[in-house]
Amino acid sequence: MDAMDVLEEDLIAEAVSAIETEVETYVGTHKLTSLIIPFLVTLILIIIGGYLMKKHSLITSNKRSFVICGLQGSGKTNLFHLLTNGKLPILTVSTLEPKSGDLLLNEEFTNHKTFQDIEIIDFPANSKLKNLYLLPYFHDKINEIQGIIYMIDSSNFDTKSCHQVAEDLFEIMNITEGKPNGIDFMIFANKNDLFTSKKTNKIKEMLESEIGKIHQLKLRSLNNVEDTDDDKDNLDIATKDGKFQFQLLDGNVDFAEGNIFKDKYSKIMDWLYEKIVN
Ligand SMILES: Nc1nc2c(ncn2[C@@H]2O[C@H](COP(=O)(O)OP(=O)(O)OP(=O)(O)O)[C@@H](O)[C@H]2O)c(=O)[nH]1
Ligand SMILES: [Mg+2]
Repeated sequence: MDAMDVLEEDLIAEAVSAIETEVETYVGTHKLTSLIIPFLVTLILIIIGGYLMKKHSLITSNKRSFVICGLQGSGKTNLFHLLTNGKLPILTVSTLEPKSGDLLLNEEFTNHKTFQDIEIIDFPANSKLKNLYLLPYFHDKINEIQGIIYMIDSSNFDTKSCHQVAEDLFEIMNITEGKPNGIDFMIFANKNDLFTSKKTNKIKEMLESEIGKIHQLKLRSLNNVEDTDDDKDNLDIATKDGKFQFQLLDGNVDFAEGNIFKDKYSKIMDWLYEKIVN
């Protein structure tokens, strides 16, 4: 080994020792930082993961809605106000677009997990607005719908309005019955404070007969033209011996009467709580 080699080795040894000292000092001063950084990264990952999981569960499952629908002037918006803020509105004008709100809960249910995220939606009844809002909603959000409150003005239920309600129900139930197990209905005969009001039994009987007729007409016209998806008749299962019966549908159909003006709508509340729990 000549003098040059010795010098070279000395220089290398010096450089290594200098690097070692530098690294030791760095690790010494950055010990805290080197521990904090992985900890912070883990924490951030946990927070982001938690947020994404929550967001995902909101998108996929939690939301449950109850739809209020029915003919114009049946009392839907008044009911909506009672269910979402506990008070009747001073004045209502005909609804022009859907309005949604959280179900106002009885004190005993306020902190109950099962009763959270329940949405009530009041839809306009006018036929053009129904095509614009209600029917697309049924098609898009069918799995979020927990039940339908169908309002009827029982004080104005003659042959003509019975036919209109029957056509409306026929159209809606055709959609809801397309879903496995259907969707449950509460058909509420409102305005029974007025002396012209009809009893639930009578309304139900008239509706079954009228829906039966509409169903038969539809069947005949279907036999004459080619069946398309839009013309599909899902109410066939509810017809026995030529008679339509609500109780044969996949979804449960409950009838009740009362009037929301005099606080007589407890049947709707009982029904809502029952549907939420089940
Ligand atoms: N007597 C009586 N009148 C009622 C009752 N419920 C609602 N009304 C009246 O019926 C009318 C229509 O009520 P709304 O709640 O606006 O009816 P709606 O179904 O929302 O009407 P649209 O939005 O036009 O489809 C209003 O004048 C209410 O005051 C009731 O239980 N008894
Ligand atoms: Mg309204």
